[in-house]
Amino acid sequence: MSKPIIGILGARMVSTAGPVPVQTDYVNRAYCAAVEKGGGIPLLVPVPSTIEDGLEALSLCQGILLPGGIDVDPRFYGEDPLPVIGVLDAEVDRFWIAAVKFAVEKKIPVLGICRGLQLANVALGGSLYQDIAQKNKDHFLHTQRQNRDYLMHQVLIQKESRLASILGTESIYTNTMHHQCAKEPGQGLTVTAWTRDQIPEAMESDDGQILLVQWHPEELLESEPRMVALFSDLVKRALAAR
Ligand SMILES: [Mn+2]
Repeated sequence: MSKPIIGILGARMVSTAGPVPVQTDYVNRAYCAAVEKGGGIPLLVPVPSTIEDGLEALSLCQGILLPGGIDVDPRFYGEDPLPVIGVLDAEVDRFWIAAVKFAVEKKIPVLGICRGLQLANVALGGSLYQDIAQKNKDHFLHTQRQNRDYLMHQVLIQKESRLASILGTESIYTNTMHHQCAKEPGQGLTVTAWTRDQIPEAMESDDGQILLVQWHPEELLESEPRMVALFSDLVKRALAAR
């Protein structure tokens, strides 16, 4: 059985690593390595000049990975920005939202991570807390200062959810690098994991096409080897869907 191509939606930044600043389309290496470890072939899909061209590129992919990144512009869930909002890029959001809708229409399996969870939820009509303090003012620490592979907080997973079945457990420690979280779930999505401070940590679609986690499993393949199952599950779904 040949390996499926997993499209990873690109982010943008100005790289200042060289002698002059350079506009850059990029994805963290950890996502590509995790897709490879899960049995897929990663393909970077940068934010295109026209959304149509970007969707054409996505049509080459059997699975789609939405990685982490900046905050989702609150205009896309009908709110004005509060002082707690972080860095935004509405043009990136527009492409990613179109990509999620395209994936649903074409039944392409999706794995969303961190911003990817938040963006997919918004794309399907859901909303976010612009900062988790709005959800629970006594929230735990969700923006860790440890290295990215540190297992920071415990996530409790709903029994009989797809996530529990994939990870083979109803409780797992994860890293945490977010200050926003899901509020209203989007169409067809259900929250299936939380920390004990009631912050949603995972969502999944009723039809099994979309799996979303709020932590960064791609950074945990050494410190929590069970996390590779999230990527091999995406690969398995991609093979089944094509
Ligand atoms: Mn968290």
